[in-house]
Amino acid sequence: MATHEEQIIAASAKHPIVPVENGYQYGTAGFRMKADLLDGITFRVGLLASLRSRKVDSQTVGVMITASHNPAQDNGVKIVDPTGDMLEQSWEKFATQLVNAKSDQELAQRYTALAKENKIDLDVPARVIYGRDTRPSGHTLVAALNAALDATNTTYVDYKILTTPQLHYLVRATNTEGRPDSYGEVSEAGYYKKLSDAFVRCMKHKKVDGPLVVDCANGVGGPKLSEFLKYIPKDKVDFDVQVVNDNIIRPELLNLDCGADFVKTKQRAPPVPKPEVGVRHCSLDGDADRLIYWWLDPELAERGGFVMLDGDRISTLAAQFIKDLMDRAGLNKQEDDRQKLRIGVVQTAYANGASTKHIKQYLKLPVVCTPTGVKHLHHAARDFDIGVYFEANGHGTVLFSHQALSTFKDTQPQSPAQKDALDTLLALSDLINQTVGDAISDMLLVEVILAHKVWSLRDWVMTYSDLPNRLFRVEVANKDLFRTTDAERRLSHPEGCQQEIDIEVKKYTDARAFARASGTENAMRVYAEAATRMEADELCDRVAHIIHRWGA
Ligand code: 16G
Ligand code: MG
Repeated sequence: MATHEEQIIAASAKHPIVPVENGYQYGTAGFRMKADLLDGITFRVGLLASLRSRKVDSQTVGVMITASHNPAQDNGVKIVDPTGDMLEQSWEKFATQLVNAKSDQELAQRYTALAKENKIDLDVPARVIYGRDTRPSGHTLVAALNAALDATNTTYVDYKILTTPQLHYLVRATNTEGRPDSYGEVSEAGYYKKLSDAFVRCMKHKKVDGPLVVDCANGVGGPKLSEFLKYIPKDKVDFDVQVVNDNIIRPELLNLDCGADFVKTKQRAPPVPKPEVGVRHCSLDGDADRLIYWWLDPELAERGGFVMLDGDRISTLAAQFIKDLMDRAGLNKQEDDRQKLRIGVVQTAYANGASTKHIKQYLKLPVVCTPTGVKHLHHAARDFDIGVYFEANGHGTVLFSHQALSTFKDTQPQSPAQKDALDTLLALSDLINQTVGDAISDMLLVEVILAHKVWSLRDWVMTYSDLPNRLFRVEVANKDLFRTTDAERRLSHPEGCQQEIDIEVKKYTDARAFARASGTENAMRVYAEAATRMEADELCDRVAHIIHRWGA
């Protein structure tokens, strides 16, 4: 029988890597680029997934093939750890090492060396499950992945087309199957059943506030949302959803002038289908892990008629709701601080300053700021019993600790109101995806909260006023010259650059600005906010000029 190394060399020859000048890097969300560069990369990621599974006692590891909100010609590949979280950060460098091996032989040697360095027994079983979004290139990349799994004698299940959060769900469900902490039935249908059941429990005696139009970015969210809706019992919850931008037959339409990223960055409604004034809308991104609510409201003239409720808004809404429920459940009354469940909010530098102020001063909750990228927020949210984390771009979720869950279960209610609050908290912990931000689950969460509060989107937006802000992309010769500190809020390098930004920021009211290198493309990003639209725009321009000059 051929050895692992021989098998890898033979298989790798059919999935060559395309060399690039600076090598490839496992980025914020795995490898992501033009799909035609990804065949060899996906093969090598497959090798790493098998090593990862063997390292973690043959638990199942996930591989997701998606490029989220990127244009149709791109694709990407990333690994999901057995808990359903992102790949452990200390392993990212191994992915980078394998992918940058210069020859098939070097690759095989690197693989064996990694196994040795990490004390991985290559004879124990390895298990991988995987899925992909609707991009046509996903099909060929799966073939490359299979080749790597075969070459390493890995058992695998192909779940075909999935949203990213569905794959995360399946990984966790697979690894907890039959255990007391079972995450749910191990199937796509299991995911729908779990969400639908929790949604019904949360919505007892409540009503959804009118129709909701969901823009699915012409991605995988379209068919999956339509499928999910079939699971909601009409006699229990009347949820009138219209699924739009769900054309996955014409791949070139993916993320084109629609979806959460378009809405958030352009700060306007997708032109197609023409949105009706006053109707509630939300947009998902291409792999359905981001969510933005919006609507057209001519009466809110200072917002130009387009009103957007982004990740910061979902985060403040959820934090307030859960805090109130805990008050009603009598859980915030503990005399002893050590027994109190700690609830906190995690944001990034992109969070609107008004939201941060609202959380600290009005909700009186702690706020933590982390660098951009879900893995950083997710990690920080774990430090709380109830950790609410959202990026402004609409990616996020709420994590409940074991302690929180057992408190919800074990507390003896003293009144019907208290029982109701405890039941709702438990139902929420099933409704909210515990592995990663999930647009479908987050949308249900928002609907539940609005229904409980009997709030329209306008009521929601009135909780505080966002500071006008602007995000700008600056092309520079070498973005690596720029290094950040203080959770990306300041530049440490090049020296002197931050001082120039500080001088500009001081000239404006309630202003804040920062610049950071993108983790997903070769460019710098500049963000500015200030008391007025004019000031925010002007400040953004000035900082962009500074970055342009220092990056030349
Ligand atoms: C990726 C990240 C997202 C982050 C974005 C920033 C994940 C799953 N996704 O899409 O969280 O906001 O990158 O992009 O971590 P940038 O570095 O290009 O600004
Ligand atoms: Mg996404």
